[in-house]
Amino acid sequence: MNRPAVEGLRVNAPAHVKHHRLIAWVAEIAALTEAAEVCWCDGSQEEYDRLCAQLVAAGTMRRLNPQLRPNSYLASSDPSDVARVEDRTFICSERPQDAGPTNNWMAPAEMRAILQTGTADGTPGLFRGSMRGRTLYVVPFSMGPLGSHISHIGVELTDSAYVAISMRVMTRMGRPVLDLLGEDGAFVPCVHSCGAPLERGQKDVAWPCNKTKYIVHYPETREIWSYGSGYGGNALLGKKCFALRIASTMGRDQGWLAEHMLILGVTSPQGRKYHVAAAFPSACGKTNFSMMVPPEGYPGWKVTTIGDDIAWIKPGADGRLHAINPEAGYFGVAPGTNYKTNPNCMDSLKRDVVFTNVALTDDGDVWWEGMTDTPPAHLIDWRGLDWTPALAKETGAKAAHPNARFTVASTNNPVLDPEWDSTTGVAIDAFIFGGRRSTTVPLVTEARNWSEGVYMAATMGSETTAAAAGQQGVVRRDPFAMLPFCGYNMAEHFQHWLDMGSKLRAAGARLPRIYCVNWFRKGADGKFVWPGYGENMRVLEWMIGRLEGRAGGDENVFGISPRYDDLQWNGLAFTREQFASVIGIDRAAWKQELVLHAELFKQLEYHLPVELPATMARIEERLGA
Ligand code: SAT
Ligand code: MN
Repeated sequence: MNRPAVEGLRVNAPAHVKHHRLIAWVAEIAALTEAAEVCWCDGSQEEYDRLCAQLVAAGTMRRLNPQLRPNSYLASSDPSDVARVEDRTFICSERPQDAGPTNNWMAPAEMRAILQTGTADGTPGLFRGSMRGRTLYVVPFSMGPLGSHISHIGVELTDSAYVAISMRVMTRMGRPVLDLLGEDGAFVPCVHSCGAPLERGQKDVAWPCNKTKYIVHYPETREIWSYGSGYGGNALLGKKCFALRIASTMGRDQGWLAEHMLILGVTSPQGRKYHVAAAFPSACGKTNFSMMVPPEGYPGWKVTTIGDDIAWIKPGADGRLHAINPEAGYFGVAPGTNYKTNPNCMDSLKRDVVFTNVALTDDGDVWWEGMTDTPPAHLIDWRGLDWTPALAKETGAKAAHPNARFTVASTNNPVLDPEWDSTTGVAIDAFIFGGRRSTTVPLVTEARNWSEGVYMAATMGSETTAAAAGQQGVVRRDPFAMLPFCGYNMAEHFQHWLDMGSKLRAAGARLPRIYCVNWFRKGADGKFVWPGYGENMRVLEWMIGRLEGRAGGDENVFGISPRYDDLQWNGLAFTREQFASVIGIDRAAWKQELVLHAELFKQLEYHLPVELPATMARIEERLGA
């Protein structure tokens, strides 16, 4: 079939683009936003280098010293645009109860008026003219290995070259995706504008953005519209917006799961391999866990990374749950990353990286808090100001923003799992759910059955971090680590998990075990008791021992936890007393905790599965006994 000539010409579509609906949509958005020109991204290295050079010329990025950090850049955002904006994130389903009480909701028609068509009082839609003077980049991307039955395609239209180059690192992006789409393939349309049109003669700023921000999802029509931010999950729409919020609704409708989970492979010295998917909130160590180096005392054990942030999980032909990583890169938190906490990550970052909001050293390299014990004597901080250790002591100024990030391709990871790009995914043996809790929640607990595991995941709490704008360090319920990412009613997400379990069980499949972990308990001195990082291998090995039926444990009020002698302590000095302080159940604290579970269930009472309050009642009974 021929492509529609007139529209194709208007939006500058290359001859290989054969998808009428795609061309018509690009034309429609180009007309709405009044973009000055349209650029169809092919995903090539040449295009990446050209756009990076353009971003350097615009002052958005600077090239780092090629001797120290080859082919790498430092981007500096506007100080007001540094994290996800949860209060500006909307799920616009037709009915509010389908978004549920944990999401911001607005009726689709009302939102479309604000964003596109204009409101009754004559205010034009925010996207009208929002790309004036700018290039609209057409970014075709696949979430997941090209051609996998678990993968899905999206197309992001963006006026940010930084977003376009980041999407090339974070997804499979460019020409092969258009070829796969063919004339009529399905894609999720994603529209992104920084909301900073350039009038004729107006000088651009280094980081265009707008103080008005809207991160909008229409789950029923599977569309994403993002306005006003150029940063991270607000702007790289394949990530949280598509791969979690929209994909979770697709998964609910189609019988699969989109989860905020890393995926790792762990191989024993005997060569037995297991796959684990683990959910933690943002900035709680998913990347570190997925690249873990087993500690001294674990010769022959190996951990390999399939993904560090998101998992798409579907029943496979064998009836088991198979997972893929929909992404192709890591957008990880830089501060705290060093050769002790995550050597594989440090090695991944040696070249080909886009850093955002870290500090610049005098010799043109990067630095962030925690990278080295001794900071450099002088830096340019993330805002472009002079920084010295003395100044930091005096004012508390951070050299890097706490949510400073690196963007790097998975293929830079020295422990990338050979199956990371497999179209069939890897079969999951265990799920882990973990929050950041300085008290109450034990180091590790195994659920005795699927619904107890779903209860653990549903009631998870975590202290907030810099990954989202807002107050930090306050405990909030973060069910499944999906609070900001579930595109539909959270109570129905619980039901979906229970249903998946029943379906798999009915088909005679082996269900993954479910574990709840907490690396973050603190002692009376306010310091973390558990050493974490590579030492988490000890907990992982216990889980594998449980899967193999050889590791012991003790029943507590809500599952099974290891006793001191059930873990291997080779190479780590960790006393029985210390262990007791991270594994213990404080009954008074748990009674308090259950009050918070009950509050959550009250909030989510619409369509809340009856299994959950029933499980809670059993825990209460055991606590009382
Ligand atoms: O900014 S992102 O949403 O991509 C990172 C995160 O919060 O996990
Ligand atoms: Mn994340």
